Amino acid sequence: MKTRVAIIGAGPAGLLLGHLLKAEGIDCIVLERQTGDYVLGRIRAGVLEQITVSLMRRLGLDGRMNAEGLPHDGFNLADGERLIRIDIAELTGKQVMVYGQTEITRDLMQAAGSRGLAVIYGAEDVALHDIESDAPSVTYTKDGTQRRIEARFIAGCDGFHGPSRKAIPASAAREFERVYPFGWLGILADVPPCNHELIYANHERGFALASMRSDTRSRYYVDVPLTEHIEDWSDDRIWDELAARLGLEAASNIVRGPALEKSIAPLRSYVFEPMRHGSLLLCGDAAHIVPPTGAKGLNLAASDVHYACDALIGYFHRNDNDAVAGYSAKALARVWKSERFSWSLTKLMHRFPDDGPFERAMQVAELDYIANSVAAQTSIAENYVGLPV
Ligand code: RFL
Ligand code: PHB
Repeated sequence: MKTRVAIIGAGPAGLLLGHLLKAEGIDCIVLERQTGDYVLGRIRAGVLEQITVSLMRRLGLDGRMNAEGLPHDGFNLADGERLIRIDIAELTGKQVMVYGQTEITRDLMQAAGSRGLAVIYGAEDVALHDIESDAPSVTYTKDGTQRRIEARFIAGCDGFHGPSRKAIPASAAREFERVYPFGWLGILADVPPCNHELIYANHERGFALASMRSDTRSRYYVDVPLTEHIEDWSDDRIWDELAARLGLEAASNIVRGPALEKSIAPLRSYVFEPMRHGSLLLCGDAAHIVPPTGAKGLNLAASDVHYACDALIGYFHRNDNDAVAGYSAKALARVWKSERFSWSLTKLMHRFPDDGPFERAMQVAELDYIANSVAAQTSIAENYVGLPV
């Protein structure tokens, strides 16, 4: 088989890129290791920045998001009983959209057929070849038969554990990493949210986040040591912990219900440079990971895809080789700013095991500064709503 761009991974990055290229008349094929149902079963991000919303609009796939998504004008930082509201609409003139990654992926998946986007699920043993040449290829096994796709470019959209990043020689790359000493235990339940806006809480018992997917479906998190096992967390234990950490008012509004899903995700900051090597472009979690504080992971995948799509349009429609050469620097400039924001919000809102009274005093001082400074609130708001692409 021959195509112009072979895309590895049918998560949000791969599907968004596939649809955008297809809409520009650039032929591509998406290869996914899992089944479609498996991909939709992963419960992940919930807050969309402008860039993600605008890419769905550009594709004309924003119908369900407009109908079912919840535009939010603000969010809250809690410290014990103190609540600081960040009015993102007032401070930036913009909003964020609460609409789950699962729903975005479903919308992109369902439109693939009618738009002629080829997505091959159940592609095993995906391997990249000749990425330093102008004629790279991807091999995979499907139904026991090995197949090859010849392409002009490969887009590695295969998440943190996929093969794309590993195909780049270590001598050509640099990695930056910070692993955090805790994970987020998440619970999804069909109960109304305890507050109409998100609450990120720093409590002496630890971090908590009250989020949602709709007016009838809630998503909550508490941070736990990495040694914890999900089997030891009954639904009641999670609800008790949330009620203890979120502050009295939110706690009194919590409606408990059986978990539809619960899991523990470790927190990590990670950047791989460069994001292009030869004919391979990396997008999304394949190139970087942020801790979820700040809701940047999915949105960074979307901004990478925006830059990658521009670069490939430059190459195929304008014969512009420099567009592809410039992809990595452009994408990384935005990646690092989101890394900084996610890391600083993580530091501000979590109790680290090695922290002492000094570190806690710094958190209190910073939260006090934020509560009383429009400049500090504006800085948080413009990062939360998403820096310009
Ligand atoms: P994805 O979504 O991981 O998709 C990559 C796809 O590549 C496939 N793949 C392969 N395909 C073919 N061959 C192979 N060998 C392959 N290996 C892997 C995978 O099956 C998958 O379908 O990456 P993408 O598209 O870059 O999207 C990034 C986002 O998914 C990610 O940044 C966010 O979900 C991160 N994240 C969160 N971000 C937020 O903004 N807010 C959140 O609340 C939030 N919660 C989370 C998260 C990530 C989590 N992970 C990774 C465990 C919660 C969790 C649990
Ligand atoms: C979520 O709803 O899953 C969510 C929201 C905000 C975050 C992280 C996760 O910062």
